[in-house]
Amino acid sequence: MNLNKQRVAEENALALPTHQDQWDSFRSLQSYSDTFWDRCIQQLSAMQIAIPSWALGTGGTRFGRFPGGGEPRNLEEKLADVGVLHALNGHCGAISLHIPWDIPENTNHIRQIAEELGVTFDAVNSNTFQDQADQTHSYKFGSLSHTDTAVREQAIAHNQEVIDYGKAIGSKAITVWLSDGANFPGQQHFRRAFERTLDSLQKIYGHLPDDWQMLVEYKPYEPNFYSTVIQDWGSSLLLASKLGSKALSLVDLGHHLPNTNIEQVVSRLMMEGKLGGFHFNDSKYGDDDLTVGSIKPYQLFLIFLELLEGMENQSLAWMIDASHNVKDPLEDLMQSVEAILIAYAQALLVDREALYQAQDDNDVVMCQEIIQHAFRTDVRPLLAEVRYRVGAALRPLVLYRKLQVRQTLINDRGAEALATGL
Ligand code: PSV
Ligand code: MN
Repeated sequence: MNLNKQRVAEENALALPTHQDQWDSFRSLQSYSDTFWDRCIQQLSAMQIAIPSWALGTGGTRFGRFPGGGEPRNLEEKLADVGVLHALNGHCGAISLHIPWDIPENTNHIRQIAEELGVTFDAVNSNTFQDQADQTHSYKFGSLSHTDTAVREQAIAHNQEVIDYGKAIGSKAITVWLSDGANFPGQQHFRRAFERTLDSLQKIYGHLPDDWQMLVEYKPYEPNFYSTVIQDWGSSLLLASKLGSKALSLVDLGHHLPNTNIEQVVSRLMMEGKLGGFHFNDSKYGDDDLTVGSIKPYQLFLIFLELLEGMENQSLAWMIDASHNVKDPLEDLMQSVEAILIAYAQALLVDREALYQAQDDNDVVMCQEIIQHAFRTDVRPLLAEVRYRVGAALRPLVLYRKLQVRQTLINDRGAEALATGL
């Protein structure tokens, strides 16, 4: 489905008077200058969040899957879905591919489709957590950390191949997430497993083009439930530091044990110049992959507050890594993107000079007042204004439903159409 600008503009014309009132009254309640708002709008418009190619279908749990129909059946259709999102909200101008779930076979054709939709290729992801049909060695007991050299070599070759696919489509980074680890105490020699992983990653790192990055993702458990080789930001940072300047840590919000102070982790990684990217999602208990901002919006805001300490000086890979098992995936992704933009906008509203002063004065009460004043501001008129200025929809979800996008996709692709992924 191709959503044209004309249709978006027609809908915006209907919603414009209400938006204008809301935008005017929003600004009248704030004490910022027009220059501040212009800068804010420019920063927010630049925010592009990659959509993972595997999140466009209905996700499932190990107990089942309840697909809603019309899922994209190939990479071309996945790109088309990202194009719809981008036309609606103006913030989804990138896609992240997971190999081999989404192999870009005809790269020129794929690049051309993406270009027409204004979509670029974000980090490519390797997969050594599943065995593929044509694979010689199994990853049952690990991949890059495996005790057997032949298994490690196979996993290294796969990652190098993923880089080659990425080069062909114009990606600039590979994200490595390892499920390697142990299910039981005593099963794995911690140090040897780590050293083997480092050695494998060095071989993949050696295959990186000069202008590429390697993003090292960490996760404390699952599918290994006793230990993982890259279990936390400490191990990720250690690997990234040993590998070199092109290797950075990647923070997936769902990959922390309950109550971890993720904003502090972000601050530390940024301080070391080693924060490379984010996988956004939300969770109540574990790696729940729920809609961003649906459970802990305050945490998200606090993360952005830390990010503002340095994100302007480095380019970070932003991606949503969620799985939607009851919602329409496109609606869910729109909600996630909106939540990210809300947190970012609220963080931009924080009077940081006043905050630093209050911190230096140990005025604990004022510190809280300053940040919560921003957090409690309803920034949605600002975000609508940002979308309006880039030609996206004032009300993306309303327009999505009005256009009956899901029904159109079901008509085009069928009620049984299934996407690749988890
Ligand atoms: C693992 O849980 C993970 O967060 C990694 O980023 C994977 O590549 C992705 O999810 C797969 O859905
Ligand atoms: Mn992830």
